[in-house]
Amino acid sequence: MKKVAIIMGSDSDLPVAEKAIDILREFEVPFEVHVYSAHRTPVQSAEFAAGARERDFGVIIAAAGKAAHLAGAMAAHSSLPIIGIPIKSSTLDGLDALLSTVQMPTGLPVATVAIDGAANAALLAIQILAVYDTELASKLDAYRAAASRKVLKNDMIISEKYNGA
Ligand code: RP5
Repeated sequence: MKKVAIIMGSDSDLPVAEKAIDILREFEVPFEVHVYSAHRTPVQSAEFAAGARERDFGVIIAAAGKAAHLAGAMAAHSSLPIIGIPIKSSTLDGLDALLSTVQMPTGLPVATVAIDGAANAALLAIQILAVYDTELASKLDAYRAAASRKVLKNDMIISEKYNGA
């Protein structure tokens, strides 16, 4: 199976990135985690992205806050699917990072999830890897079925409380 790369602009992004790590572990998808900044370590960021396909990565998740250039910088140096997580790390509550991540020029797409949406970033990465992996696709089906059961159970609890017998 191809690996997923989780790249953070700063170690201060780790509490959010950990939600993606948890999901990848749950699905037993191999991954690497790195801290590279598009602004503070531009050379290392570019080198990582440029070599990622050769190093057997299938997807790159890039998490960054403020003027979040990281996912775009990854896209500039790799044709692997890039998933951007805008991080809420500024006085603008992540809106700055959302716009910086999502507003890519034509030709260099970044699939951008919600602000701090690390779990969905991991799930999207898994969905990409599952296109040609039926075992992984089955795990995704089971994950969704469990989420449905949880909602239905909560509906039963709420219904009993408010709607009577
Ligand atoms: C971005 O600036 C990082 O991704 C982080 O979200 C934000 C703040 O970084 P630190 O100043 O905490 O290192 O580059």
